[in-house]
Amino acid sequence: MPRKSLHPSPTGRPAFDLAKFLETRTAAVNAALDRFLPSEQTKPATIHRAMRYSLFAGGKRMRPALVLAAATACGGRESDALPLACAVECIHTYSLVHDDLPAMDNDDFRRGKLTNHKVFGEGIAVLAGDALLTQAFEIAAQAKGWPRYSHRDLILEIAKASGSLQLIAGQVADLEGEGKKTSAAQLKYIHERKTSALLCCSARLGGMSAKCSPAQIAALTDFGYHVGLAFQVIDDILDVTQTSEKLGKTAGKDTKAQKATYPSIVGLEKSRKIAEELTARAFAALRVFKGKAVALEALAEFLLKREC
Ligand code: GRG
Repeated sequence: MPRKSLHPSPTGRPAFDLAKFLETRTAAVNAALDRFLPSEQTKPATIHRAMRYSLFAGGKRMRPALVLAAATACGGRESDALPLACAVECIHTYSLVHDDLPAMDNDDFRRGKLTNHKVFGEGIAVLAGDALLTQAFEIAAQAKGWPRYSHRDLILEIAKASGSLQLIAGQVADLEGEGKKTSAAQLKYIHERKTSALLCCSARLGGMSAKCSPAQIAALTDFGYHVGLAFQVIDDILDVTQTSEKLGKTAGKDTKAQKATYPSIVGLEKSRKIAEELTARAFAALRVFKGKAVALEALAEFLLKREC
């Protein structure tokens, strides 16, 4: 459950209740995911149980929240954005299931529970990740398309963010960089792809669902990119400052795996400063919305201050 946060908008508008926003939107996304996914009883039951196990394990639902908040900022309806919010959560969960496999990060805990392969075995975990990835496109195909943003545009958006030039590229660079000296520039390359690409895609999809203008999509791209980079810097900081219990996953893994992180390259204090600067850049990108992006502002602030 997110901390109670009454976000005072810098525009002087009434405070935005982010805790309430996250609570209600998480419930809406969970209900929609439950409708979109085959039930646990649907044959073959094992795969549907495995998909649902990780999907409903209690993630923060930050990417769906970004989709919905971006839609509102552009004057759209959250109901039009909801399938896209579910699609990005399926992509995100697939990446976590595969990332936790013994062949990758080899983790036992995720979202406060045993990882997928620990419960269902490696074979089913691989397939559950594959099925969640495919499920994302099936769900996105059920979103509304518009003349300005057709289904082709929506599908391309998701495919590009999660493909071999973005999400997968980041993971490849991350894997290949383990134990090697990594420069700040290389680390930024990894963060842009491994983390920022899907967060940026989430903000853009929300805008696309709302038939946003070229100026708005450019602003959402700028916002999502910087929020995404800040998100990963904070993630790196939390890995060394928080406990496994608080994070719901094994803390200190980056140091153990000799992974390059911002704290390991520039130290904790400078890392915090970088995250703040990136968040300020994200805030600046929202000026075009003239005070209508309060939920996006509150989310950016929340992501900077989060403790898990
Ligand atoms: C395609 C296998 C594969 C991996 C792609 C996304 C990814 C790369 C690996 C997953 C692990 C990781 C450190 C990703 C970076 C993004 C990140 C910090 C994910 C965790 O996101 P949260 O904190 O997780 O939003 P919850 O569980 O709250 O949804």
